[in-house]
Amino acid sequence: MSYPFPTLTAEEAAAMIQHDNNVGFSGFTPAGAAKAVPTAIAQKAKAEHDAGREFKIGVLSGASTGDSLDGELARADAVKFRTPYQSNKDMRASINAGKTRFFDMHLSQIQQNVRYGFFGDIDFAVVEAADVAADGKVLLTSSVGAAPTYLKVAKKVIIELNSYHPKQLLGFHDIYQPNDPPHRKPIPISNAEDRIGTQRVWVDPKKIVGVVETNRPDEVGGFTPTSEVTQKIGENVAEFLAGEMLAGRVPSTFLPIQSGVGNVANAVLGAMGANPDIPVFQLYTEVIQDSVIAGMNAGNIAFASGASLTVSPDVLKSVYADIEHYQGKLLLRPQEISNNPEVVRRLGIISINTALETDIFGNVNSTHVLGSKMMNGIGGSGDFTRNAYISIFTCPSTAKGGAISAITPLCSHMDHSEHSVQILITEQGVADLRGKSPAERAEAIISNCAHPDYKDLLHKYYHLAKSGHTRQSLDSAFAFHKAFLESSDMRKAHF
Ligand code: 0RQ
Repeated sequence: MSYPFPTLTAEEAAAMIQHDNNVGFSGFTPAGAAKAVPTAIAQKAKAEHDAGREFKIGVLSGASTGDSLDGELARADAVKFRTPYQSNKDMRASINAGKTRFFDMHLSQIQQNVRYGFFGDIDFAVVEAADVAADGKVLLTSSVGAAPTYLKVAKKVIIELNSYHPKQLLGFHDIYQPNDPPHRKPIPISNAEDRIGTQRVWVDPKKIVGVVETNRPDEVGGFTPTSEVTQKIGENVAEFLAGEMLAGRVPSTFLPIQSGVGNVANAVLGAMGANPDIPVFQLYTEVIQDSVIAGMNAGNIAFASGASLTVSPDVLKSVYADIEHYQGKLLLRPQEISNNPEVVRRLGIISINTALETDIFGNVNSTHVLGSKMMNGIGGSGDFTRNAYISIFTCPSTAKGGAISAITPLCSHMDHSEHSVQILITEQGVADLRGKSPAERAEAIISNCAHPDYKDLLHKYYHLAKSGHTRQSLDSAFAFHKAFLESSDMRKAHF
């Protein structure tokens, strides 16, 4: 033991956390997420419930986390509110059942909103670390996320010291915390690789009430292998971007890429790396996924800045086995910097995110299935889309074996409006919406992106309304969604 703080079991740490406390956990995706303490809190919650007492806490994190945090706490019915993002099936069920209040937020905003006091006091920070020193310097692990803010504002701090993560991670983090208005200064990043902060986070050592020692890998699931559809989407993105470069709209040195999470995003980065017309590029993104490491190893990606290193267990092992090689190539930042609108606009980022559904005018729904059921959350997609040099949305043209069209007359929920969405890409093709009126956008999206099974229906819908800048038929705008609810097939839509 080389730290002067009490060593605790996870159960001893959980015993300190009381009903109604707000807890800020480390973790941006399962990378760097607290693991042992949240599971012990869930056990405590079950025991309290069995004894007839209430026990629910407010759960704040960077983004989604692993099953031992979101899954365990949701299954124990121990979460009064959750913010800013989640992707766990049991947490999703708890939110959609109305048991957990969920505040779905732009990820760049959580840190400042916590500092501004919008969620009330933060009673505890539970933060995973690779090292902690007597003077309160904390070396974070595979993510930064919002951990520096939770360490700063929490009344008490519990460190999960996870020896799975090597101390050679020193140098992989860049911790910068902006002042709050009216004292905020410009964020001095003008290149993706600029460093502006410290390597470790400082926390007042008097606040550290204990250290829980663990040795556990991150709970990152693998990706579904690239399918014909996701491969084609990836190729369409790569060809579109190569064309932008040839047309002189993207410089020959290229621009930094932001790429979302999930199967589609993973396939897109793979296809970009494989395209010989796309030069070696950098990422200024939030989640560094497997395909980034593969692209780096293949020499297609020079550098990646993000809020987390969210790679599958084997890939993380390979990075840690050769950690000096990645020093200077991977940089982890707080999410208010990785996703910062000021920086995104300055760097000229090309954003690539995934839609659940879009409409024929270019509005995008990233979060709600059939307008009501929360999927994951908006994540960082809005931070980047609204401020990008070129904003791209991708998705397969259909879901659920063709019974759902991703292109609908009107989105059943809207996260990104037609004013922010510039390019839409499916496996069918590319709709370039820049400089187009609603009529021209509808034509491009239906002709280029919709699945052939739905083109006639979408054209028919568009011609129902006889006039208007955006021709919308309010009687039939949700005919696709109604058809799915009635007969499990949007192809049966009628107007
Ligand atoms: O479900 O596997 O049960 O069939 O949605 O769809 O095609 O595997 O796509 O893994 O890339 O996820 C938008 C959810 C896409 C994700 C979303 C069903 C489909 C499947 C997943 P099944 P795919 P992906 C960075 C930026 C919002 C946040 C964001 C996401 C499942 O990318 O959460 O971009 N994005 N953040 O069948 C009903 C539809 C559907 C549908 C797909 N229209 N209706 N179900 N599905 N379209 C991340 C962070 O900020 C941390």
